[in-house]
Amino acid sequence: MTVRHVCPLCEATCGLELTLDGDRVVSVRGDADDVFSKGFVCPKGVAIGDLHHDPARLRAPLVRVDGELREATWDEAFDRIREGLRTVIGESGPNAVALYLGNPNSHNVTSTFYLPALVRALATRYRFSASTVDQMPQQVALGLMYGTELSVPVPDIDRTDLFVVIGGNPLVSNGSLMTVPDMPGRVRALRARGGRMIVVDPVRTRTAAAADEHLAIRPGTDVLLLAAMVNVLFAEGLVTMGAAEPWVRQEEVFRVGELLSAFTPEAVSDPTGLSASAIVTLAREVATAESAAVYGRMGTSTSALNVAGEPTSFGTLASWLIALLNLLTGNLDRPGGVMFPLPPAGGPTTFGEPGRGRGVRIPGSQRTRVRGLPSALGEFPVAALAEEIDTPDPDTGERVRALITVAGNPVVSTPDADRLELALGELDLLICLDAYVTETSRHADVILPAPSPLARDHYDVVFASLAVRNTARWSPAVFPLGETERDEGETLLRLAAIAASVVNGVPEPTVEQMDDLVAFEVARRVGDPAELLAAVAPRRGVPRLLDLSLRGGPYADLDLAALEAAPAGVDLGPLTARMPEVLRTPTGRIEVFPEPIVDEIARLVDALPRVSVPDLALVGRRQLRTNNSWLRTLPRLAGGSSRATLQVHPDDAERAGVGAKAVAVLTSDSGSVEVVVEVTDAVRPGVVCLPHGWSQADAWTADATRGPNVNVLTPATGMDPLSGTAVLNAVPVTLTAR
Ligand SMILES: Nc1nc2c(c(=O)[nH]1)N[C@H]1C(S)=C(S)[C@@H](COP(=O)(O)OP(=O)(O)OC[C@H]3O[C@@H](n4cnc5c(=O)[nH]c(N)nc54)[C@H](O)[C@@H]3O)O[C@H]1N2
Ligand SMILES: Nc1nc2c(c(=O)[nH]1)N[C@H]1C(S)=C(S)[C@@H](COP(=O)(O)OP(=O)(O)OC[C@H]3O[C@@H](n4cnc5c(=O)[nH]c(N)nc54)[C@H](O)[C@@H]3O)O[C@H]1N2
Ligand code: SF4
Ligand SMILES: [Mo]
Repeated sequence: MTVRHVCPLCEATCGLELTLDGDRVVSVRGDADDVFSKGFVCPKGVAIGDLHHDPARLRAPLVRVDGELREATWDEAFDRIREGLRTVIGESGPNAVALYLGNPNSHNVTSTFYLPALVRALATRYRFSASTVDQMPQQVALGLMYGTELSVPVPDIDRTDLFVVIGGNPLVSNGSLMTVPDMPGRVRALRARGGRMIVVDPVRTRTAAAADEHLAIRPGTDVLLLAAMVNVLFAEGLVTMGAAEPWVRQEEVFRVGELLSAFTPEAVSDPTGLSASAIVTLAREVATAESAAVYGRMGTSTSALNVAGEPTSFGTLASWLIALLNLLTGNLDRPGGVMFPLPPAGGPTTFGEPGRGRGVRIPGSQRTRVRGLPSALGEFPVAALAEEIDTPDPDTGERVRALITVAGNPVVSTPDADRLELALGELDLLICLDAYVTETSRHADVILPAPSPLARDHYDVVFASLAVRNTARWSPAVFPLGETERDEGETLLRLAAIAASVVNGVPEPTVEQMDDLVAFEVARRVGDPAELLAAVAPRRGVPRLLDLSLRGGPYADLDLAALEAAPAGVDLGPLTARMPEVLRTPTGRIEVFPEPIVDEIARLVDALPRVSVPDLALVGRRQLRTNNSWLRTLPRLAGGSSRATLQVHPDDAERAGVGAKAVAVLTSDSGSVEVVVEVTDAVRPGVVCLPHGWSQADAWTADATRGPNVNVLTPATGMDPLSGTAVLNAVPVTLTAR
């Protein structure tokens, strides 16, 4: 028997076709009929059966007894959690509990709908997520300009004439903040129709190698390159606003030109390592192409400019400059440029009054206790998590005493990892909702198991706001839950009910009551709740919430029944122009030059004469057969091409006296790890490259899947001031033979 299911393992959202034999997955391939992915699949998707059958995947709760994690019943686990939260919140209040939300939540429709209930019930200001080691600068920059945290114009890759990739490797990552199944095929098609791809990356990645042109920039200096490119647009009279013109204030545009005047191609040539003429040419190409899409990713949001020897992030400024390049060249909201998707189940850009909204406020209203760091879009920088645990207030003793992680592994994925791991030992309570015993969850008091992705319904609520084509696909669960497993929605609602009861001193609501409450909220957001709720009866759980969202969404006649009748998905066509209804700014205009950006430009002007070039700068890489910190242990993914080697340029290897396969020591201001050297000229001189997601812990890793934890080396300082996002790339390091 074969069944279809959309892969929830990365942002590409490929349709899978699974061949089953009873309760076993026999084989997996790309679903050729899928309206979006048309048969594309990668090694991780093919391994989804391994994930489902993985004996190491948790099937029952684990509770710590006499120092050991032991299997327990759900009631025992929830009793322990109830008791722990009562103590911590009773003695120290809700802000003594922190929450960390990891990456897989955005791929999980259950979390999308039910996590907000837990967040609200906990009522803590200590909210952290993987966003501040990832895309938050882009969300902040675009949110300020267009009004919401998901106002992301994505490259119209299927129609563009020029695709400029800055600090992204979509042929390996399969795209991010750009949901694009079959990136390799789409790049081939781009070139076949005479389009071009230019990649700016210190490493000759797979994407760079496939490009028409590769500019091997010095890490961290993109913000200078981008400022110079915008400068060229003004200097050469290349600014044209196109369709966006009526929604832009000319005086703001003029002011941008003035404030960036210091960043001439000549002034940034030295630090970026690119010739002034290459910078001018790139800017002209973007401005004069029939259509162009400039796209930045991890290398622009999590990289650091080294200023007087200190790595310092300008992530939001760089992200704003990328948005500006698209806007000022007339490429916003036009085919082949960057466009706003129209998500079928709705999203921040479809909710509320069209064309106007509350906008986003940066900095946020909260401050961390220890360093006084501001919140952004409702959360704190995760680089500040460890200190909020391990540094009690000298007078009051106040600190974070309990941590709840949902689908996250911060010990491997966040900066200054050694300190965080030690800090976890100082918690009074650690609760992890995870599929595995990990480097993080092995310290837990309670681990609540997340079920297999094949045992849950799937629909991409979040990624529909980022997709290069509008589609809608519904994947019902392939398998039932195992005997001791529970639906993650139920688990989240139970946690929310416990939190609500402990925080407010009220009786604990039932999961059914919580579910009804969530359904009412979802219905109220998009229409008349009574009418909508009646229409979707008797559905409950995720199907009810999704049906409500689709019915209240932007496509007439699209409901869950329509998706159920179309197992390969419903194609809603290429992206279409959405200006101005997509805007949610208070003015109803594009905020070309948001106030917080002014200070950031001043900071960059100030930094320019003090930019330093580290002898050796560390950058990261993603690998086809790993997914952040997990999946690399599955039989089909372990081994092969994914090895956690340190890539070193031959000149730097010689200088350090290390040869190929040598074990060497890599040291930064934050820590030191042992690495295995791979000598290659794929990295530019002065740059070394190590993947993230690996660790030496024996938590869940067989020997072959161990490697250095790169985040032992990344700093918990130098974060992007506006978004709180950490520095993960362009970290100064030294390499020595062991
Ligand atoms: N140095 C460096 N560090 C980085 C990066 C980098 O490029 N360089 N990248 C950063 C980025 S972009 C990201 S997104 C973060 C990721 O950071 P995290 O989200 O903290 O880490 P993941 O490795 O994605 O961990 C996901 C965890 O969720 C569990 N899990 C999987 N599916 C489910 C599920 O359905 N439910 C539940 N409850 N749990 C589940 C897995 O077992 C795993 O333990 O790492 C960041 N860290
Ligand atoms: N196979 C696989 N796919 C994944 C993941 C995975 O772990 N494995 N993770 C997923 C997640 S959570 C995310 S967020 C996405 C990320 O998707 P991408 O951002 O496309 O992936 P990265 O490999 O981090 O690409 C960042 C690139 O930036 C370059 N770089 C580093 N520093 C700089 C710099 O200062 N300037 C410039 N110009 N470039 C720089 C790096 O060399 C690298 O090629 O991938 C997703 N897809
Ligand atoms: S590219 Fe991403 S969505 Fe597609 S099969 Fe691979 S992991 Fe799954
Ligand atoms: Mo990510």
